[in-house]
Amino acid sequence: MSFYKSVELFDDENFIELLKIISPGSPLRVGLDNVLKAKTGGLIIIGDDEEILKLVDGGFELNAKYSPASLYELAKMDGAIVIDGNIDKIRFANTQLMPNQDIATQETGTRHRTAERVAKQTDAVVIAISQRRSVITIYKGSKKYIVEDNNTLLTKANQAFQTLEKAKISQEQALLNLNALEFSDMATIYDVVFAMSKVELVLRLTDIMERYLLALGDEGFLIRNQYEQLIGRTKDDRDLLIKDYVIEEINKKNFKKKIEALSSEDLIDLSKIAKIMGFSGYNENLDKPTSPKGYRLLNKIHKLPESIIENIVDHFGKLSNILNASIEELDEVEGIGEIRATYIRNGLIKMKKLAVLD
Ligand code: 3AT
Ligand code: 3AT
Ligand code: MN
Repeated sequence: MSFYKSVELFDDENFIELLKIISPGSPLRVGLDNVLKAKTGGLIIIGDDEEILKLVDGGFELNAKYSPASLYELAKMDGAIVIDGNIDKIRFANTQLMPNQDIATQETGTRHRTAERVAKQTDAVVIAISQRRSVITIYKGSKKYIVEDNNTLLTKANQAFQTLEKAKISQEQALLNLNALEFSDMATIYDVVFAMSKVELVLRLTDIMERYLLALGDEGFLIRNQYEQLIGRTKDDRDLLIKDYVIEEINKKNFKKKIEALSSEDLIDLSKIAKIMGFSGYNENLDKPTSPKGYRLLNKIHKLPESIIENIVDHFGKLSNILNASIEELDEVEGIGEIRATYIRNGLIKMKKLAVLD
């Protein structure tokens, strides 16, 4: 089914919001799980505005406080349940939903056909709990999402985590390599875009992982901890690479959107990334040398404030000049006294030794 979305394919902010509302442990999800276990089936619409109420026929008005237990009790009756958008109140129960029958639906049973049509007609969240198949399906607008059980989700999340782990190792290796090259001012466009492609791959996998964790809710606690330790500050790595190498403001601004738009195959094509980063001459030769401003390596010096880093780069222009600066020359930079100049100089020397050893 073409409109079916699995967790990893979510691209829509509203849907990510939805994942939160139904994540395991949430009041709505506890209610849905109870209905699923009771095998009564259910049809639930979230929202009570005019457009939705126009489609509600029969049943009775309740206006009772929402609780998982009352949802469970009411689902024993036939028909649909209407809950307000904040999931505070159960507004109606035992009702018939009457969407426009001309709206196309790919479902077979009447419950699911109704759910899909109502979602398309009102753009509301409509949840069908199948009695026969024991699955929870969520429709919103023209999208459909099947709520996966926690074991399936955990398995998939673990697989995604392993993929992420491998990608992270390879990203770190690329950055370590770049460190060494930058310290000797021998980096080429290739080295930079190669590192960037690895960073971007990790960030993409991170997005997928975040969605699994969202879908898992409290159940994802253990894997979330591992994940957060693994991922650290990968986003910063991307930002710092941009600050170091991207010269034109316009390229900086558009970079994220453009690289995110690349397909996975394009991501392997390094000349595409070089183009997005705005390297001139990338076409002829990715082996052209290029020099960083120094933001990324300066950020590795412990407790060096952002404003000082900015002043250093402004003053010296590029990393190789910073590396060649004496303590006296560093001292001339605004905000740097002799003590800090010494600290920076020693920090850079120590890092260089480590980087070149690696
Ligand atoms: P029961 O007394 O529960 O048998 P009911 O009038 O309460 O009947 P339900 O809403 O429980 O009706 O629906 C029972 C089944 O009837 C569900 C669905 O498979 C079928 N059904 C209901 N409306 C239609 C329809 N318009 N067209 C085809 N099948 C329908
Ligand atoms: P199951 O997978 O069998 O649970 P289904 O999509 O096959 O769902 P059915 O035709 O078996 O749907 O109908 C099951 C129940 O769904 C019957 C009725 O209580 C409810 N239902 C169906 N259509 C509507 C509707 N328009 N409004 C409210 N409830 C409905
Ligand atoms: Mn059925």
